[in-house]
Parts: sequence; C-alpha cells; structure tokens
Amino acid sequence: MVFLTRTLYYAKKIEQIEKPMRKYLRKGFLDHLVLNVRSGAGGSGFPRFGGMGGRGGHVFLEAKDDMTLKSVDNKLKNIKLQAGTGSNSTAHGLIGQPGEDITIRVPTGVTVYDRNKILIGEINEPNSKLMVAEGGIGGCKETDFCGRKGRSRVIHLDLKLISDVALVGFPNAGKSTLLKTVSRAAPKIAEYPFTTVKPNIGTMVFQDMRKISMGDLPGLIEGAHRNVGMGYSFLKHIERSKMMLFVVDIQGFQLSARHTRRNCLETIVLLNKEIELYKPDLLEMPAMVLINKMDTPGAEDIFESILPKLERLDDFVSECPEEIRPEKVVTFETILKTSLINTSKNEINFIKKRIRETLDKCVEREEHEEEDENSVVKLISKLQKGSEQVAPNLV
Ligand SMILES: Nc1nc2c(ncn2[C@@H]2O[C@H](COP(=O)(O)OP(=O)(O)OP(=O)(O)O)[C@@H](O)[C@H]2O)c(=O)[nH]1
Ligand SMILES: [Mg+2]
Repeated sequence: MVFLTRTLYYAKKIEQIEKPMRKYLRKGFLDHLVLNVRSGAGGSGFPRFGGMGGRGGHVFLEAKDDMTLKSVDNKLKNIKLQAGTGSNSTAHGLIGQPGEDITIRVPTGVTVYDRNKILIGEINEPNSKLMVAEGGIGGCKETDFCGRKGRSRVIHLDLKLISDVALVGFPNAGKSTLLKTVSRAAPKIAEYPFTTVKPNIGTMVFQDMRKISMGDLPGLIEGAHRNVGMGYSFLKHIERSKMMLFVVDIQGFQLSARHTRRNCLETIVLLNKEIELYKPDLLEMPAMVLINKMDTPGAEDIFESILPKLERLDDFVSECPEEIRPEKVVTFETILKTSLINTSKNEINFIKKRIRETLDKCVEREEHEEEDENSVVKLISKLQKGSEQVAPNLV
C-alpha cells in the first residue's frame, strides 16, 4: 500500500513537471515545428570514361524576417521536402549536373536540432542560410561509380524571438500596457491575469529614427519553470534579448484567494528565482525595473520603503525565506516608477529615453570588456613572440 501511494505520488510529480502546454494557449503562436526533409541522391558515374555523376541536391533553411513558424507550417503542409537527384554521367556529358537544391524559408532566430536533439545549427541573421541535409555525392571512382543516396532527416525547428528588450513580470503588472504605450503595437490589455497568451513584439522609434524592439511575454508565476501557469516555454524567449525589463505592480500580486499574496519586492525576488531555475546565466543580462500602478492607494509610501531594498537587493534577498530565495541576484541598472495608465507624452518619452540609455550603457560596457579581453590576448601573443625572438640560440 505504501509502495502504491509512493508510486502514485511520484507519477503525479512527473506529470506536474512534464505537463504539456495547453493546446488552446498555443493557438496562433508556434515556436516549435518538426519537418521531414530529404536531400537528393547523386547521379551515376560513367566507368568506361571515368565520368562523374552530379551530386544530389542539398536542403537549406534560409532566415526571412517576414516568416513565422505558423506560416512555414501552413505553406509546407502536404508538400514533400525532397531535393533533386544528380544527373548521370553520359558519353555526351561526362560530368553530371547537380540535383536541384531546396531552400525552406524560416523565421530569423531558429535553432535546428536533429531527431536526437543534437544541434545542427542556428540561424540568427536575416537572409543567412544553413544546410540541414547534404546531397549524396555523384558516382565516381571512389564510389565505384555509384551515386550516394540522399539523406532523410527529421529536423526540429525551435524559435526564440529576437528583441532588444524582453518584458518580464507577473500577470496583470502592465507589461502589455507598457508595450502599447511606447510602440505602435496593439496587444490585448485586461484586468484579469494571463491576458497575453503569446509573445508580441513592438518597436520603439525615437526622433533620430533609432529603433529598439520590445518583446511582451506572457506573465510568469511561481513555479513557471515547472510549467505552472503559462509555463516555462516562454522563458526561452528572453535568451536572445539584450536586456530584461521587469514590470511589477507596486501592490504586488495574488493569483487567487488560494494563493499566497506576494508584495511588490517579493514578486521581484520570485521573478529572479524563476529565471534562475530556468537558466541562471540569464541573470547576467542587463536589467531594469519599472514599478507600475503608482496611482493606486499608498503607492508612494510603499515605493519609499522598498527603494533602499531594491537598490541593495543582494542584502534584502539574504533575509528572504529559503523557498523564494535565489542564489544569484539580478542587478538593476535603472529603477523607475510610473503609472502607465496616466502617462503624459513627456513621461512616455522619459521612459523610452531611460530604456535606451540603459541598453546602450550595457552594450557599451560589454564592448569595452571585449576590447579589454582582446587587448590582453594581443599583449600575451606579443610577449610570446617577443620571447621567441630574444631567446638565445642554443645550437
Ligand atoms: N491602476 C492602474 N492600472 C493599470 C496601470 N497599468 C496597467 N493597468 C491595468 O492593469 C491591468 C493589466 O494590464 P496588462 O497590461 O494587461 O498587464 P500584463 O502584465 O500584460 O498582464 P498579462 O498579459 O496577464 O501578463 C489592465 O486592466 C490595465 O488597464 C496603472 O498604471 N495603474
Ligand atoms: Mg499582457
């Protein structure tokens, strides 16, 4: 009996961890797609004259900004993704023509894996190409003049959105309101949690035509890394961003009467913890926090009391209960407060300016660090070369 109870307990735990994303939540947004592709076979060689068959066609993926995985899926449904066969070598044409390649247009930001989840490659630049199945070589002396077969491959396309700034926050904090305020995007906004069920990207345009893209992600809650709420699958979209922007409600958050109420500081610590549990490296990314809903009762007093703790988050975190305490603590480059439903044009411009400054400051710092690293490498190699030159000749 005890054994059975234990087994059921663990089965339930595994089910909780691997709970798949509910289908209706994924509707309209695909960030994973599986394709079957086949490269072409090589043509036969011509043994009598040493002729070589044409190679089989390759299969490529090419990044295009106007594509989404949904459009790839719609377009390729019922289409056989098979590249052409190389032509045979003949007495009239000793070198066979190569088979026709196929190029599949996919969105920028796709990572490609094979069926065993082994990485084939990434396509992060628009118009860049990646070969996913190489055509068989044409028949020649080495192959006994038989063309090699094409390669059949199952490929997994995993899309991670690319935006400069990723919005991170609990549900209802005002992430979509921020995106709507600073860009021309029109995300859905409502007073209930989980209004946003798929990522949206908007672009902030500045007077000097500088553009900064911002990704609005579905809200995170405690246990997101275990796929609770909208789940962890959206956390991956932070990975390709340059900066995280935490948006939090000054009044904190409570999902329902059954759940613990978390105050504003706790929501920040919990977001930190969820990101850490997903991928601690993400916490090295530059971050900024926007405390929203400053129009609500007592907001100014709460802000005054939490500001010193926010500025020294490390100290505050060390006093937090163990279950919410992260090991690695995020550092906020900028702390702002606002009321997004009452913003004037000046305030919107101020928020945009601070986001831009924070982003640029961090990028600049990274470049400096890279330069410093490069100059150290150069110095070492110079010293090594120098020592080679002055080393006494012992012969
Ligand atoms: N009082 C007040 N309400 C706000 C403010 N900003 C946003 N709201 C309201 O808060 C609610 C949630 O806003 P959203 O922008 O949808 O929040 P979200 O973070 O995108 O929420 P999810 O998509 O559920 O994760 C809406 O009813 C907004 O009108 C604010 O500054 N003050
Ligand atoms: Mg939203």
